[in-house]
Amino acid sequence: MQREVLYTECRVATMHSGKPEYGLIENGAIVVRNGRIAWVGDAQGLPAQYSNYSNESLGQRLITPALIDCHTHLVFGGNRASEFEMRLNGASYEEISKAGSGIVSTVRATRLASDKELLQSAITRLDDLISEGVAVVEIKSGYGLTIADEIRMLRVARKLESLRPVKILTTWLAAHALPVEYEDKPDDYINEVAILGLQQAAEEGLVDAVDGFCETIGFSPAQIERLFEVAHSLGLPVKLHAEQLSDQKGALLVGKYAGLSADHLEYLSVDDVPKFAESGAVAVMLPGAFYTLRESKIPPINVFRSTGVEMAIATDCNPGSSPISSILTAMNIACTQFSMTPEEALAGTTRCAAQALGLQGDYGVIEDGALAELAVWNVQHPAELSYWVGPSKFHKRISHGETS
Ligand code: DI6
Ligand code: FE
Repeated sequence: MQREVLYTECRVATMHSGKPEYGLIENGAIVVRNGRIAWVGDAQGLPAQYSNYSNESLGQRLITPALIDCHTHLVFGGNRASEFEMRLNGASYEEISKAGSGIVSTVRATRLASDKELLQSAITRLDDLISEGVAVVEIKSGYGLTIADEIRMLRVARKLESLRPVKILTTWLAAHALPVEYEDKPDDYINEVAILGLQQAAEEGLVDAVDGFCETIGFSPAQIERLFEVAHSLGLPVKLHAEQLSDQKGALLVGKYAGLSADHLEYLSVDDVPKFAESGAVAVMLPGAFYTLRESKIPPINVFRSTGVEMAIATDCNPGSSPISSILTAMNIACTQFSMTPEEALAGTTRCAAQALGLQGDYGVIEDGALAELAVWNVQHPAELSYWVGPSKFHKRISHGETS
């Protein structure tokens, strides 16, 4: 590994929070030392001490922080194209769920799949993300719904990190749906699987955060709160699928437990945003699910803006509501459907996504001290990352100062 590298002839979108216009530096230079950014700025101002570092020209390309997908369900068995057809023939997502399909049909397929099959199908989706400059991926359990199968999902997710050059964070989402064996017994399920399993998975060191599906077709705020109490006692951060289909006040629950993020939020009441803003949690926008379910209610983006809520964007890659393994497509939909700006979209998959995972300072910005996790693009302007739809304009990754 080269310990000291000087990158030149590039436009740098630093995504620095305090700077306007992507923190763009037109004729930039970046110094990497021991895997971290030692200096970034206008090439004219490069301190003399770095001028003899091994120099790599980036050919006038754009360089950004490597992208981060902060909400995925990448590990699962089978697919649900048949439900996509059912919805387009008139059934709703909730109706399909109540009829015994939906999430639990993926649970059946996931339980039947071998570890190897789960790993192989997840790798194809992970490679899609990597081909768009993604360096960090959060992956949730939630399609096992027994302690053993939930833990198996997290083990498969963690294994991906040894097979590809990405950082993987794993989230315990056993409170995702009620399996048939617990029909009409959601409280028993929370106690016997979601909570007991969390304690076991945490003991194995497999859990980075705890999540739940807080909806009328999922779990109630009271049930989620019992799970959050246990997460807190284990010292694990929480996050929540909240207000995707109905207003359950899940975002406020995230605030109460000083959580990392509330995700989806289409049905979040405008009146609750100031309180949510005070909590400092990130609002994670999942435009792929909005698009796939042909939702028409958009999250309260304007109020997030005016109250200073940081907005991240993720793929929510899953077989039911968001069969999308393209982070750039998610950014594009966030712009066209949620009226987010291309700058907000890029912040949403860099700086704000890092914050949603508790990785701020290390990932998501190009500034002194941050990790040298960078993406180089065959475009001129950062707005192009949200603008083009189709094959990726990604050129290459720089990871710990090494090109791949
Ligand atoms: N919200 C989602 O978008 C996914 N899970 C969740 O809680 C959807 C999961 C699925 O339909 O398989
Ligand atoms: Fe999700």
